[in-house]
Amino acid sequence: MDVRALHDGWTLRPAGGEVPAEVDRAGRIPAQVPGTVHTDLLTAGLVPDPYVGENEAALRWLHRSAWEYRTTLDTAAAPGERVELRFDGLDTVATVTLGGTELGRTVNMHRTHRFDVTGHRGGDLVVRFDSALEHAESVEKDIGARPRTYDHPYNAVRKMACSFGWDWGPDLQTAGIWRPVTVRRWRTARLATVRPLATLEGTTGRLRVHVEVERSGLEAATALAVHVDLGAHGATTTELDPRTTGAVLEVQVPDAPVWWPRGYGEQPLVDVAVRLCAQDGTPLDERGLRTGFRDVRIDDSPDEFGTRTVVVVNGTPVFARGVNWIPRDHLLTRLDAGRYAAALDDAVDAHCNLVRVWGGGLWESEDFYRLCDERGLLVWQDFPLACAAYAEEDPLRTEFEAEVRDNVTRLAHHPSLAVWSGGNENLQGHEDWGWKEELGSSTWGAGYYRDLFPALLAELDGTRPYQPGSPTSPEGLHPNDPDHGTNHEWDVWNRLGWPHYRDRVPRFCAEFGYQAPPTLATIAEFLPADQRSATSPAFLAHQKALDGNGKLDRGMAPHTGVPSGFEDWVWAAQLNQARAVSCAVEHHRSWWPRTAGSVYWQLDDCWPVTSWAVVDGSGRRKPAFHALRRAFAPRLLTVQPREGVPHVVVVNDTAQEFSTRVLVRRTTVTGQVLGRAEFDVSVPPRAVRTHPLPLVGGDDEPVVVDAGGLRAVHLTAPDKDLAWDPDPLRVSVSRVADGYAVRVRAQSLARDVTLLADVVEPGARVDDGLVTLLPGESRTFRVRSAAVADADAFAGALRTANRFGRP
Ligand code: BMA
Repeated sequence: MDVRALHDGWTLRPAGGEVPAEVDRAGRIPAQVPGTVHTDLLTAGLVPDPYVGENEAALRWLHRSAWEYRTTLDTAAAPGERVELRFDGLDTVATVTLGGTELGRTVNMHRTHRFDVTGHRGGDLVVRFDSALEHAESVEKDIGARPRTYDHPYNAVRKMACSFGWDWGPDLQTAGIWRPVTVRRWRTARLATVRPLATLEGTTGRLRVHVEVERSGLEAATALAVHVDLGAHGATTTELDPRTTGAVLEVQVPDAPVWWPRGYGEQPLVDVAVRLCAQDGTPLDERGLRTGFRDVRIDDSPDEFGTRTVVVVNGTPVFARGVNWIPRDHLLTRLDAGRYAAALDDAVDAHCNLVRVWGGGLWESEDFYRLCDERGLLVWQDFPLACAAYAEEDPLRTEFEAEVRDNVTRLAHHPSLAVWSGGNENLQGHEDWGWKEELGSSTWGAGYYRDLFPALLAELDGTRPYQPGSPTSPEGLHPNDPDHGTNHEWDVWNRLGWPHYRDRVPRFCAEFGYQAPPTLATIAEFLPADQRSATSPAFLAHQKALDGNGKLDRGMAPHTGVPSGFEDWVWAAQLNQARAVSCAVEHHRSWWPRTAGSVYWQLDDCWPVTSWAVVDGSGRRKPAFHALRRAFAPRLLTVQPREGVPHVVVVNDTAQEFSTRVLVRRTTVTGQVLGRAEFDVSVPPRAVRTHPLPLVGGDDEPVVVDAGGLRAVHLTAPDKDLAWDPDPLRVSVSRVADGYAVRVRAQSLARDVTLLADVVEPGARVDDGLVTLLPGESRTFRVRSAAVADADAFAGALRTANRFGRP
């Protein structure tokens, strides 16, 4: 097999729709492949950056435009040679023409498309993209509208749902050749599919490689041989007689290296080579991949509280410390391995062991799963269906089946891939969002979640657990029942306020989140200087949530009040988000093993926006990142109510016992110690211990709890009602190798000390935040930065909760 990328020499031009004159006049522009129309127009300077100001709206004309990509292709073939053109991804409604002959049409960006061009005379290769929106509208007209959460009929076309806008994302609707294109020349036979499934049984690793071959048909069928080679771990070979097109090869590895999620063990990966040869030994085709041996299932057995959802890896129940993942850039083709690695390292640094790939996005890139394999991040993969009813008829049904086959086969070898899930909030939407009346007798997707998807997985991948959707509960129960299965908690953000996370004890919280604006440096990137207010048109163009600012204000009002200055308002919202994150995660973890998962909505953003993300669209960590990191640390100290009484809870999610002395101090609001108590706790591995909190009185005074280097602050009164020292810190700064050491010393109780490093320099990153210090205590923040800055600059970037106290 000779494989060549076809990425050079492409041009692009408009081919329909109402295109602005300057774009029309530009004629053919250079096209980057893989790429999109949006990114090429940007590079050519023909459109403004859609991530800045109100430019998104100015690009709406692209929704109803058509485009033509063009290059030339030489298809000349030697005798006996087959030539094929393979597109790993076309976004989305495409017609492929070669030398004037139509090769085919596509309507699904989530699939790979192959065209046999053997015997073709070659020439101009043209890929025309028509408006995906207009296609979806016409499909909807043909098969009947189905309920959905947003304006456009994203549920009528197999294009990433959030392409059409979401409550954190722009409505840009890209088009283009978004994944690699290759020309493949082969003879005799090729590997059509290779589907390796690795499991662990006791101490034996078992790799079963399902192989299908395609014969060229241009010569007499001969016997073939398939080899599977695991290097030092073993190998096997099988012969395919001329009538056979498939085989399953198995290699058993005694005492196999075992892959674990991070925090539970190592992530050894095993290289596998699959080779196809002719009878005489001539190599014909090969595939190389890395896999790992582990066993994964979900314990969904009933118990006295309801129905469990516990991810069990290699027999060990795992508390899922997770984050939800949305596409890291709306302009997907700008993502590379480095950006994926940086984003997944954010998850790692936040002590996560699981990432849920949300159903409004993608079957992610190869890089994504490889990086998760290497980092020990379990992947919970939604099938890409979200917040809508989906017709079960054609043209959708055929596309779903083909897409699932493609992607399950493509991803099967990744040990990180742990759970398949039928989609996001479709079961709940059907129950709660008035769909039943709207649907009448129309299909809505139940047949996918209950029949088609499980049947395809039974055929293709019996090694991983499958959930019909998220959230889900056993049949007959409400899909979002917190006592059963998985749960999404949105009432807290929408109406209740973060202290209400504690009202329920979910079995596995797969979504909960709280908004805040991005960092100030990121705000400066998208917000014109004359629009620096939370109500300016440009700010609101980057706040997509229903009544988003209203919810932010009502959420912060009881805690910090609603500051009037823009920067104070941003900090209050960010602090409130951080408090919400701590409140929810600490609550969830304190209930282990009854609660077995806390998957925060959301890790990342796809552009600069006010959202639930802890890392903003420019990759800067919001203050809530530090809250998540502390709340997800293997050892956690927290104060939680039990039957209305505050308790110290020590969570030990490590393999070693955690024995420590707990020091409790009751202080004034400025930090004078009024009383102290001590006791010992000993927490077994992967366990939680609870002890009544001493020294709590009727007053609103802070109680500071310390144990083993961890600190928890118990405070019933809101910041705005307390007479904090408004200026509790003294700062000194020294230059260190890669930036600065910023030492802060508290003169008075300093609550949630946070250094907004990006204010000093947009590229700066600080190692910690939301630190509470008693008088006399100090903390040194490490800032990585290339800038030259002075102590005053860092002092100006320090924030505390004290700022919101009463005068
Ligand atoms: C959940 C997600 C997303 C949404 C988020 C915030 O429903 O599944 O659809 O962006 O809430 O509203």
